[in-house]
Amino acid sequence: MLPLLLVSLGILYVNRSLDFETSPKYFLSIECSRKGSSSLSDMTTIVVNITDINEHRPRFPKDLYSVRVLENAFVGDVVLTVSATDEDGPLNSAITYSLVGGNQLGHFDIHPKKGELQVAKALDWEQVSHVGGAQSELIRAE
Ligand SMILES: [Ca+2]
Ligand SMILES: [Ca+2]
Repeated sequence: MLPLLLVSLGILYVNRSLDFETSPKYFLSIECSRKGSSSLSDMTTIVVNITDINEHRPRFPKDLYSVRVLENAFVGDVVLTVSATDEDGPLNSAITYSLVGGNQLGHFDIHPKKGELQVAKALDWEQVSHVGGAQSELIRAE
């Protein structure tokens, strides 16, 4: 059932909640007729464009990614590519990735659009092992 309703005064009301992600556009056929005389009538079409609002946040498919990198990896090597999804329409689903934790030594960098985690500085297992043996990065999608 359509969430839009036309009443006899010719006023179009929202009858049920709208959802851009399900139905971004409606083509409504409207007829006007004189009571008791169906031959005297006319038709028109109303196109209703629903505007998307940003109500979904981007989400990573996993809470944790694990990857092994050799310490002789080159600067610029892509270690991992992450990809988040956002259920909103194109205007409200652009995703930006950023490193927000765990990168104290500046060894990694993330491409803000592609989600590619890259080696930004020569890795040194002995140096990193002093701070716990492994480095974990916190990546945010927004
Ligand atoms: Ca969104
Ligand atoms: Ca939306």
